[in-house]
Amino acid sequence: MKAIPSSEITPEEVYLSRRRFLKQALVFTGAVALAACAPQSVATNPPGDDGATATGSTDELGDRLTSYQDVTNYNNFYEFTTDKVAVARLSSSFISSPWQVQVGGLVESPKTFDLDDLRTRFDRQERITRLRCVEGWSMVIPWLAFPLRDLLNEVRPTADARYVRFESLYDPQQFPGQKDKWFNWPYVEGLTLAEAYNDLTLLATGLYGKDLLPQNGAPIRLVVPWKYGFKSIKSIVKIDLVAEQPTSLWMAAAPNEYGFYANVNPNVPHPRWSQASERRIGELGRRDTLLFNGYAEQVAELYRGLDLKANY
Ligand SMILES: Nc1nc2c(c(=O)[nH]1)N[C@H]1C(S)=C(S)[C@@H](COP(=O)(O)O)O[C@H]1N2
Ligand SMILES: [Mo]
Repeated sequence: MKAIPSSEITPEEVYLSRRRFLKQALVFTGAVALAACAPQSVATNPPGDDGATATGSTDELGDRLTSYQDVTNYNNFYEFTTDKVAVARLSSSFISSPWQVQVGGLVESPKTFDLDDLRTRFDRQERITRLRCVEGWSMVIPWLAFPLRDLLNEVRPTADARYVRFESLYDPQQFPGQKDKWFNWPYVEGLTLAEAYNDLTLLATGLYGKDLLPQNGAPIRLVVPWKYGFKSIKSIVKIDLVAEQPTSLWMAAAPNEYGFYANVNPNVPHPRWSQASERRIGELGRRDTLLFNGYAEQVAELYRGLDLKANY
């Protein structure tokens, strides 16, 4: 049995029915075939019986997908609460439709996109990536996403644009955590233009074949897999091309911790803990953390000549 590459783009209908077929094939061929094609075969840990699906079962390193249950019930989303296991419950009535994303700043053609616009204009692909939280845990998630690059190409950054600044929704009525004055709301993040154009930089509107749930950043969030999870800003309403390096919420709140780059790096410890290893949610024990979260081949070039120990 041959693994289906995650890069392969198939209409939802086709891949859902193919997945059903593959599931049956697994049942018929039994344990021998299963052992023979592990770890690259279709999911041996189906995400659950709620219709959530993904084409592949592993990332490109052969690591298994984190279960849908874990991806949607262990979350960081401080606008709701700092309690990871309470986010799902506290966000269940979040209203994410209608929704608009305003794209502007140093661009030739500023645009405000309705979410439906974004969903239809840009091809959603399944993209399986690792997500490594700065706290020392990680997941493997099958996103439905399109490259941020596609959106930038539509608004055409001007020659002065050097950074992209992202802003989450500000709405203390819906986000009880925004009453906490410790943070400088709304949540803000930023990337260099080169980072923003990298093929790994995604705007996700779904995961496991379904639209994003509120806890994962509905209706649209950033995914920057080689950086610590806090860079992957959720529930985005505004994207601006700017000349100056944006100050993120975390740069303002904890200037002694990570700075603008926040690239995953096992050799640069957090002031209070090592980053050399991580706990993969759903696994026992710990595993080594990889430089750039295992994506060095695709992104190391972005930082050529930069001292990664000084610029973290
Ligand atoms: N707006 C917003 N985006 C956010 C956060 C947040 O608190 N608010 N938390 C970040 C952190 S620390 C992580 S690890 C990831 C978690 O994404 P997940 O809950 O979908 O796994 O979202 C990031 N994006
Ligand atoms: Mo995180």
